[in-house]
Amino acid sequence: MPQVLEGIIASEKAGNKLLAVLIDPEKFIPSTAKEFLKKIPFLTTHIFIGGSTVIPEDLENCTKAIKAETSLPVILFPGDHRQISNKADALLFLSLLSGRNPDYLIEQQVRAVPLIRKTQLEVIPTAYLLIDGGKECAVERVSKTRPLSQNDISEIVDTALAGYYAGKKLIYLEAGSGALNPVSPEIISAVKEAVDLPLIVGGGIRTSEQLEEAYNAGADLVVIGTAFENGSFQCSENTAFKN
Ligand code: 1GP
Repeated sequence: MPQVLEGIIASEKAGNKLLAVLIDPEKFIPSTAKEFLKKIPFLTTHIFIGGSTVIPEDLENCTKAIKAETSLPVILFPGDHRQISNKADALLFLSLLSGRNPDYLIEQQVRAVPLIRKTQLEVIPTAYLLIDGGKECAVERVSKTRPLSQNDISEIVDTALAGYYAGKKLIYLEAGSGALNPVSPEIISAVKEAVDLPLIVGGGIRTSEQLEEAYNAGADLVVIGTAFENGSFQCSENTAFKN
């Protein structure tokens, strides 16, 4: 079995929680990679790279710079089919199952294939569900799809299960970058209970309490972008989180 997915599954089984720092190449200066990586929490287990509107050249330069400075697995989290780099270890092959735009259900995926075939990337089929984070986010704007309501837990669970039945290997609950409201613990635990797959949660997490809450509800891997990007992550006194 492929290494990156294998590692995530092994952690899930062992109850070891994972933390990914998300880097948006559009806002990242490659020459600062070393400094940036010094500042991320020592509990970080993965680096995600991607964004909604990144150009391939920026992605390539960012991935190369990060990869040169870390031994953590580097995973592409693409906003469109051009965000592919052989410098990374793996690619989240996302299907935006919360939406009904064929472009993000299959068109972008088909367009990505010629690029992926030129790489050694581990491709991880991922069910990507956009959940309402309280304000319009980039995924909503770019994909022209509506997020699922946080109140409609059964629709969210059914969508995640549809992903499972369709053969996805990971479920990703996304409240959107900079979300006002992260995905609620009720949603996380309902999805975790129903779907026997590693669960990724991201969007709007900016305190160690929110991080713990997501883990306690059943998230296996939490993704944090904005709060690390602008140094605003709030860490409570008693958390073993500071670097
Ligand atoms: C990853 O989009 C999120 O799932 C990142 O969100 O920038 O709000 O941490 P933040």
